[in-house]
Amino acid sequence: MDDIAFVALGSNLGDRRKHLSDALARIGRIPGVAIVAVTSPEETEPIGPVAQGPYLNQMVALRTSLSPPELLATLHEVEREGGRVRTVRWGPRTIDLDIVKYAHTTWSSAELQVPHREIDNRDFWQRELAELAEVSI
Ligand code: A4P
Ligand code: MG
Repeated sequence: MDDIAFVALGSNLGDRRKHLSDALARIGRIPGVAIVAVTSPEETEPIGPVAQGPYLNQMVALRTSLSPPELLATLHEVEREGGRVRTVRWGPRTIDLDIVKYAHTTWSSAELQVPHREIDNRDFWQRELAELAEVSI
């Protein structure tokens, strides 16, 4: 059954706007995924223990037949295509894709928690979810 997934995009290295738009284009081509709505990109101060430059963050609402682990696997491919190299946890990145939540599905395993464990701690995610709620539900 289809559900709506909310995916956060973040970039704080290089041409951040292009990393976001390239990732959106790739997400739109994933089989079993259709883009429903996208927020405008927003600049945010870096969160976490690592000193790094400001982020450009954005969120997309997807209609999808993929389960959370299936979606995460395809998002990791998009990250790889976007030149993401995993170095420091919470560190700088060309593109980071996180599943923030599904409208009607939860998931809890060692590798994946949906809703994302930081959902209540990120003001910009809350703002973006509110923006998307108006158009997608
Ligand atoms: N994982 C578990 N749950 C999820 C989920 N709901 N969505 C696991 C995506 N991944 C999830 O992630 C590590 C592992 O988390 C994944 O392989 C998956 O199995 P990662 O992307 O490899 O590492 P990471 O991104 O460095 O760590 P993490 O814990 O995902 O951190 P976040 O939450 O992505 O934070 N400041 C601002 N202003 N804006 C940001 O976007 N992002 C981060 C990274 C730090 N500071 C930021 C921002
Ligand atoms: Mg991440």
